[in-house]
Amino acid sequence: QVPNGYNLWLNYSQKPNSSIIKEYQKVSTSVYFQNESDVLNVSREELKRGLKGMLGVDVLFSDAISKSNTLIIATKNNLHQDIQNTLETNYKSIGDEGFIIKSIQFKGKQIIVISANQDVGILYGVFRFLRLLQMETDLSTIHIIDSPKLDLRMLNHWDNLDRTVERGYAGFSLWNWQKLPDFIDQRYIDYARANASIGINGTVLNNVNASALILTPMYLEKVAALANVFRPYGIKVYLTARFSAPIEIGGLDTADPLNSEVQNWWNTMASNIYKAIPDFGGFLVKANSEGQPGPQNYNRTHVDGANMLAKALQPHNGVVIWRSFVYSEHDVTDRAKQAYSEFVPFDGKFMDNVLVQSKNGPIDFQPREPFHPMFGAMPNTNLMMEFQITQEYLGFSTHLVFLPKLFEEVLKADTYAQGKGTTVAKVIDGSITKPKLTGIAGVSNIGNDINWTGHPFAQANWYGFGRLAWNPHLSSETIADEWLRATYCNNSKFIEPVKNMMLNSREAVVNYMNPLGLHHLFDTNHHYGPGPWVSNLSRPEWNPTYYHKADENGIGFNRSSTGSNAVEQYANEVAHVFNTVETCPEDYLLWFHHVPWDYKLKNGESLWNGLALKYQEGVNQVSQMIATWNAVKPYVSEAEYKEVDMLLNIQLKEAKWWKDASLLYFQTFSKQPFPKDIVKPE
Ligand code: GCW
Repeated sequence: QVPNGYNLWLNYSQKPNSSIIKEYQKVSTSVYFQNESDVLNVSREELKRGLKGMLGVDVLFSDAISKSNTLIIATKNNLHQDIQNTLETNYKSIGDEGFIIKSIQFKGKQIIVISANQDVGILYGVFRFLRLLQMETDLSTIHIIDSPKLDLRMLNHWDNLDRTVERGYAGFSLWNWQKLPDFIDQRYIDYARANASIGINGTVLNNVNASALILTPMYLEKVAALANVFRPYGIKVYLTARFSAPIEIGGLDTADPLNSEVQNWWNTMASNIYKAIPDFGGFLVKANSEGQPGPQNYNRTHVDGANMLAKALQPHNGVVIWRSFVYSEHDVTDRAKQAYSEFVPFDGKFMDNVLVQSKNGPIDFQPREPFHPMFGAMPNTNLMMEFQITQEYLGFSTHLVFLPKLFEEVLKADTYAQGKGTTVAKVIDGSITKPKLTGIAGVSNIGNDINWTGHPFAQANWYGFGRLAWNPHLSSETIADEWLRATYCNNSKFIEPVKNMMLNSREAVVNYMNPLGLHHLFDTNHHYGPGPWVSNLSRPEWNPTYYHKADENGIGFNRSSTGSNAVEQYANEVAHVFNTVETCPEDYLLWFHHVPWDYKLKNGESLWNGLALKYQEGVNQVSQMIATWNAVKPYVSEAEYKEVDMLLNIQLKEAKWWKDASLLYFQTFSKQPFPKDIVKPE
């Protein structure tokens, strides 16, 4: 049997161990499942599928709640009064999307109840219940009360209408526009199941570099068909709106947001969309960024643009998600400062149904960046996080890199914006400033490859993003553990080493690509291999040499108060630490400082030797990953083993490529020999 990975973490084919399977079978003997909506129906089907797969039982559902029931699944208002009373205090804290899974006494016996205020809570509760079984959890005293910490938990697809995917490395787009609306690919349903299983509740179908055509009736009909598929899974559809659409498809000669014809055009557009898709989520916009049209083309501001669209969507409860990823060719002293400079002055000016979506770091999804200084600096704005799940700068779908480790680092970073403990997670979950709306987006790594994500372990990045969107305070270790158990097995001889491998993989890629705070050293356009020497691109801030600034004296970008002073965009406590070479964490050393080659690192090595050793460490870590994967060979199928083994060997080859190319190039500045502990670059 070829394990193709299509079933993701919803592969219910493993049997729980013999001691616990009996308990699970007992719980499944008599199930009441409330059944009166599309959401409840798909939840019921999922439960059936899971129990059949894992326990081999065909569940018989009872028509009404009775004393013979062993598992009862219903929303609050449809439960037996005794059970309602038992759970009463829990309902208040779970909101519309949360759920309760609890082992309780009912009619003299111990049963399990899954309940929620709304149907969608049941959906999430059922998926959680199935994962508990996948992880062989003891249910006898189970008591889970859980709800999402963020309102909008979204995937952003950078999918073009011709089905190419910008920065997509897992095949072509899932959306088959040519066959839609009438042909519903099973993939759409399985996509929705996978997302619902981790709590994702929104999807932007098209690229932020958008074609206006998506807003024409022909496409909207297709979008509506997808929205119909996703609705029972609690997922709303959003679209990227091209700011100049009134010109391109509306026949107007301007897209000026203060022009009343333009405003009317968008108002009508919104009404038409809501006629076709009553629960349409809203618009995502990339404006005045990398050549995209925007309000600045008309000397208007981001606020003018965002609020104009927000007014059009407001009567329908739609939102505008306005990206802050901007950098202009007119001020190139430090690209890292630009988004903050353009957006922070507008704090408090955006309408309540606007969210400003900021990338996690101030440059662009590098293997490591300090957190974006906008987090914490816009307390009166709905500020939303954008992570990149697709590995544009981390080895595409060829390198094994477990991204929740990166996400966690950002989320745990302390902005000090409202004093110590104002972590990025607390900024975006709204617990400190109580914004009207909260959200997080992940740029999707999904395509039509059989296993969805290209690299089998890249599935864990989709999974992990969803889990952190649900709860940004989860640890990457918990996430790796869940994903491995749901996807592979519960054998600790497999889980422990592989989990370690995953958790170390992010540091490995930082070490062999961009150690010690280096960044953006990628070759032009594709961003795959090394290109630190590239210096001839038309815009200075596209050149890697702009970022590393290596010369005879040293290497690194001086963003301290003696340089671009980007540090001042952070709260004092943070700025202070980053500003001084001695206190700046070495992970960000060359991000914030231009450091002499003979500078002494904390481990006593000179900067040059330390840098070389970091590159070598990255390569060694990949060798270690290969050794780990070889050691767990007995626990996976031959095909699963081989696929990852081949990929890891490419990763090793390319880690050496990164190390050798980077070091040979930087040596032309340092003019020093390589330390003896590294494998000499050729
Ligand atoms: O990092 C850059 C990517 C572009 C992308 C842009 C963005 C969609 O190289 O491909 O465009 O970021 O986030 O808008």
